[in-house]
Amino acid sequence: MITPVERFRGCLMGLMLGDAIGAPFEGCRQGIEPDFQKDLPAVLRYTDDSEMAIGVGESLIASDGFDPDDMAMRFAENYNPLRGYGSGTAAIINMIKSGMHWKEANTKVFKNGSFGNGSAMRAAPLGLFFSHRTGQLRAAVEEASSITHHHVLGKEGAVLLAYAVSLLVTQEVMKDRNHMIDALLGFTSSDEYSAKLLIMKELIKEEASGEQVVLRLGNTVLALESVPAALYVFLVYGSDFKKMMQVCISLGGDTDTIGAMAGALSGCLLGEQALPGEWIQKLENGEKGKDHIVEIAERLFLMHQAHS
Ligand code: F2R
Ligand code: MG
Ligand code: MG
Repeated sequence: MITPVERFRGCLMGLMLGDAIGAPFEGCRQGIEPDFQKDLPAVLRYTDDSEMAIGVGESLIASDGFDPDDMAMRFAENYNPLRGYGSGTAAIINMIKSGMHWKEANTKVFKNGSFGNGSAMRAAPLGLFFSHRTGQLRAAVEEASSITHHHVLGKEGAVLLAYAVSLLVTQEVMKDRNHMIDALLGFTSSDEYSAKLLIMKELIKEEASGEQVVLRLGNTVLALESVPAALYVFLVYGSDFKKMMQVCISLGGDTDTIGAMAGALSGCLLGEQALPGEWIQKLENGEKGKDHIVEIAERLFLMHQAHS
């Protein structure tokens, strides 16, 4: 029996682990088969995916709920350019740091805002926090995305990722893989994401090759590619975290981010206890490392209970 707090801890630890395990392979071609016995560095370092998810979690805790101005400020405060940010997000954060309001900055790089995956990769804490209040989830996640990713496709990627997390906390959606896809289809009004969700059903039925998955869903930094790819990998392999990460890397492309999103979902499904201990041991633990993200998960759980 996995307790709800175990799911919260597993979700955010899974995100950080998936990010850190996938990071060395970001940008690689499809088809690489990592050997985790020798391909893992001595210390697993996380990237922008986890740094931004930490900002989301810290803000929800400090504000006792969702406050977009506070969240934007946390992104700016936590920003470490060495963590490998997307160029648009880095530019927006720098504008916020220099005093511009996020509502002005978010359309300065791309006219209609970014449709990169940078808001989906950090959306899991919102899915946890709003898991018993899905009526409020969409509006909050859209606005949280909008701080850096104002484009409708950027927002919808974040909403679907957060909603998938909320389903794992509240419902038995994993009895049948199509069940979760149907729930996501019912939640989205985006034709683009609906088309990808329907392709996911076909790929599952066909037991498709990695090559086909990349061809039909995509593996790039665009939310419309990597969010469906992460959902697919999770649905097919998410009950075995190590195997799932092997598949994330073998898809190539945006491996840290597909890993972070699939990792959050798998960690939520399995709970922290089921995540590979030897990987957790190697995960960095500085000022805002693995202990910090677990603390965020625990505090979000307590707040979530108080609000439900
Ligand atoms: N940035 C990286 N990886 C490269 C550097 C890693 C290297 N190891 C290092 O340490 O230096 N990874 C991270 O970036 C991705 C998230 O990106 P985000 O936050 O979405 O950024 P951005 O710039 O908003 O969007 C990404 C690209 O998508 C295209 N794009 C987005 N919106 C667009 C629009 N409206 N019109 C046209 N193009 C648009 C652009 O090419 C953007 O640069 C994650 O992978 C994270 O891990
Ligand atoms: Mg990254
Ligand atoms: Mg990435």
